[in-house]
Amino acid sequence: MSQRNDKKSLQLDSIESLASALKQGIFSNIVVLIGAGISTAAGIPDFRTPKTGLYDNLDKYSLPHPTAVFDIEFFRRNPQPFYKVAKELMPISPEPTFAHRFLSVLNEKGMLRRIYSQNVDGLELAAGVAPSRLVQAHGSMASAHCIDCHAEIAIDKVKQAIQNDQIPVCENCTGVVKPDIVFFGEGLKERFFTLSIDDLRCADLLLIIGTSLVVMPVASLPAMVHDQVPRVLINMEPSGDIGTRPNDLLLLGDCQETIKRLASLCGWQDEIQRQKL
Ligand code: CNA
Repeated sequence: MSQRNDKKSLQLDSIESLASALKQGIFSNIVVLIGAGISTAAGIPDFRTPKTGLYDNLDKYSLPHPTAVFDIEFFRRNPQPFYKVAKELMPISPEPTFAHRFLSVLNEKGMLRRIYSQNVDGLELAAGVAPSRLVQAHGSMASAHCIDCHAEIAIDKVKQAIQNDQIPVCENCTGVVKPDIVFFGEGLKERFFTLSIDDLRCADLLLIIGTSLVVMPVASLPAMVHDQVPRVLINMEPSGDIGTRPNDLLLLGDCQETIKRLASLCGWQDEIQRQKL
């Protein structure tokens, strides 16, 4: 049996067996899928956690439905709710969490094939993950364009307007400015589609962290890995169909605590702590 087949039939049934496999360097093509839950410890609320999630705190905007705040057609008519919410999504200077730094260490160790992030906060890059290893599937708040003339607008001006409770407008044409995040009703960047098929086909481990796995097409990625490849969900609650395959492992609870425990079992805490300096 080839080494690749050995990896494919690897059974992970606990955090200890996952740590042992990571420590032994068994994986060289780890694909990671992350969502808003990895960044809540940085002070950025997620969407769907009851009470604290953004969707439970939108009553004041009289929206037709919570997702309207990120709907491109609604935004064209009324950008104000988005900009109120953006203030929460864009704290002044959020720090990468322990879990982000753990991913950066996987990158340094040459184990990481790709991170598919649904987040727009850029904390993966802030943690030191190489841009080539990251697909920001839903774009990023690091740049912005006018929705009418498409001119790029300096992001610092946009951030300043957001902090001052203003709606940034284009200096060329007075059109509304939108950070380069993907709204409902918009397509994902080509990079997502060109990389994801090969990445998921070649993955030897899929780590899924802090996501409800409801937003398509990202939510379809876990089904694309080979049947025998371990899929590990590190999340507060079950999500997607993780748990339905024999090689699935659910590590439920706070993802920062789970990843701290994982790092400790791997003996990598010092490396991760050093990254903070
Ligand atoms: P979601 O639908 O809000 O789900 C978040 C998931 O994370 C839920 O299953 C929670 O139970 C779980 N969770 C929350 N906190 C923790 C924690 N500390 N430990 C473990 N699990 C936790 O968010 P998704 O990412 O699944 O949905 C995709 C949306 C969210 C994307 O379009 C993003 O752009 C959008 N979003 C991004 C950010 C950000 O960039 N930080 C913030 C809020 C929303």
